[in-house]
Amino acid sequence: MVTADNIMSPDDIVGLLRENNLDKYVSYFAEQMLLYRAAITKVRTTLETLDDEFHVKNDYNPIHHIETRLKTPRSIFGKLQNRGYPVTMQSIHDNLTDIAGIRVICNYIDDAYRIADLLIAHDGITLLEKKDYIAKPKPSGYRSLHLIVDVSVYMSEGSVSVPAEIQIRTIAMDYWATLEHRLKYKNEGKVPPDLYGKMKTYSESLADMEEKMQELQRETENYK
Ligand code: 0O2
Repeated sequence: MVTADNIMSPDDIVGLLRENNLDKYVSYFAEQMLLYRAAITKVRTTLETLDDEFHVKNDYNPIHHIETRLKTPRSIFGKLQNRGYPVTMQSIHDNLTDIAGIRVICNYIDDAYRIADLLIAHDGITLLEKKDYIAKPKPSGYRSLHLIVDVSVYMSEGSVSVPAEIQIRTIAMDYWATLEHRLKYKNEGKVPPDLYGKMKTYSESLADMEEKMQELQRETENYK
């Protein structure tokens, strides 16, 4: 079993490859992925419980839905290579914080911040970094709240800290990000400048509309 104390060093990995012991290397990779999967399960369960509690107490669900993904080996090694990091297991551990990815789609902007605050108050989830692209959107117009966290995963030999990336956004933010991603993908990463400008304007229009919807929701709450 792999724990925080016995993660293989780059030299160990090179040794294994030199011995051509691919089986051992593959099974080590599988053990690492198990930890990331466990982190996803823990965060997802925590979020679902919070949403459930909110529903029981307030007759309202702040979370619309949750998506999770484990980065594929191809994508992991591609990212290491693109960024000029060594392609070793140690390097994955040291340089990639988004192998375990959780996306939380909320109804309103207030919900996104509320969910983020509740999640990082959990004693098994430690905030490492927060990027607030809702308050300060990316130049592309991308809006989302990103948290990089350490998730404490309990294994048979003790607890292990596993990094995870949590993207929290509203339905409107997700709608925009999904379409923009597809446009980029279809154009092999190079979006024509006029399209880029339009997408940015549409992001601003969606943000305006969301503010209005949020205001309406607050008024409804007060009315109740
Ligand atoms: P994938 O396949 O979606 O996971 P880093 O933290 O170093 O990995 P960066 O860009 O500094 O990379 O982090 P950031 O800004 O927090 O972005 C991480 C993820 O947010 C990206 O993952 C995208 O999923 C999403 N994202 C960021 N900017 C945009 C954008 O302009 N449009 C859309 N549609 N999504 C965006 P990856 O690693 O790019 O890939």
